[in-house]
Amino acid sequence: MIELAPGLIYRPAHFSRPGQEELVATIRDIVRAAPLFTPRMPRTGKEFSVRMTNCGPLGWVSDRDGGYRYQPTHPVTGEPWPAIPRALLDLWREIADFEAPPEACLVNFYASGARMGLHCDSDEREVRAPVLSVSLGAACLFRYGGLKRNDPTKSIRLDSGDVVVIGGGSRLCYHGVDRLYPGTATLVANDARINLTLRRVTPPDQVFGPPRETPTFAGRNTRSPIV
Ligand SMILES: O=C(O)CCC(=O)C(=O)O
Ligand SMILES: [Mn+2]
Repeated sequence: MIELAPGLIYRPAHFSRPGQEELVATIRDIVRAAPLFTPRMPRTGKEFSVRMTNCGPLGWVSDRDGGYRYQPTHPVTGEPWPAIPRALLDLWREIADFEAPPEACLVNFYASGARMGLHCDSDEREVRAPVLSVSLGAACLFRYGGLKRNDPTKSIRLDSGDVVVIGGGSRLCYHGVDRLYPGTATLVANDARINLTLRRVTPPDQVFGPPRETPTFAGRNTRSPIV
């Protein structure tokens, strides 16, 4: 376990190969029930290069008119999201150091060539809980910086089975995925990468509601769309 910055913890090879295979099998079931969708940027409607789905009581979605938000149902099917797999709930219990379970697991599917622009995860009302990130499939170049967009950044390679805890003083740090490493995916086909992020959205003593009084495209409004 390596502390990359205060509260930003890198746990290489946290999941064994059989553990990764089991996770991928459960993600396949989730995608069957809740198909991948292509989120769009608020206002411009520009498509993300990453496709997504979710599991848990809430899921993160984004579209032109509604902006970044959490909601209890799939934006295309209208169905509730499938449950978070046990292995991920166990991971949260083991390392999140938070009193309540995660409410959302965002599943990011990176086809070869997909990226994710520098952003911070700030659509959650509860920022005392960390975001736990699991990498599966192709390796990627993960970039992280400080609390301000223009702070200097560093990069590390994330491999299949690695876990990153984005918490503490780094909970709102800027981060993103610059690129995948071609030819590194042995777990999934076509050089793809799957990233899972577990999130607590609502403080345990509150009920889920809109993140802010005035609806804005708040939160990840600094995410750059990369097509
Ligand atoms: O794919 C990753 O490693 C990071 C994903 C991420 O930052 C996000 O979904 O907010
Ligand atoms: Mn993020």
